[in-house]
Amino acid sequence: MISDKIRDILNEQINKEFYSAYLYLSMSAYFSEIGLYGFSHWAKVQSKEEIEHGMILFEYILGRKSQVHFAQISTPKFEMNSPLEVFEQIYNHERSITEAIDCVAHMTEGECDLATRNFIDWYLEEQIEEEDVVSRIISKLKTFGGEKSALYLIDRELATRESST
Ligand code: OFO
Repeated sequence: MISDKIRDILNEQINKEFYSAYLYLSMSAYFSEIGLYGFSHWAKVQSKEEIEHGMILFEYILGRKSQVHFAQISTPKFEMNSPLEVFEQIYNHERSITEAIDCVAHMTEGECDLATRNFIDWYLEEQIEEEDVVSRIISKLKTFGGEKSALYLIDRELATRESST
């Protein structure tokens, strides 16, 4: 069993993960509309991963004999002016998710819930990886993205992303 405080913050995190899935899916649609199909594929794969992140929390809450509560998922909002601008927003979004996961970890310690503290370690690691991957794409876009031929090559590279789910 987990405490009500832990149950509630894990449920909030499910909502954040599903919001992330919406956000990446809307970005995927934007990239498809402007003909960047590799970028679109990359964002679609990420959207699936975000659903998986939500589902891992879902299973954990049920496994601890607690309750899942679904809140409304907000409409995704982002500026759609260029791939660089979109990825900078992705980066800021992922940083906010990292902060949220940090808060979950902090709360588990306050509640002396070491099992959930251990569970949440996977998310802490995942956030380090996600921030790193996105910041590398931003660096490439800043360095080469002004050239159409370079953007084409980055698009081809992102098209090779494999789905882990
Ligand atoms: Fe679930 O990691 Fe991104 O948001």
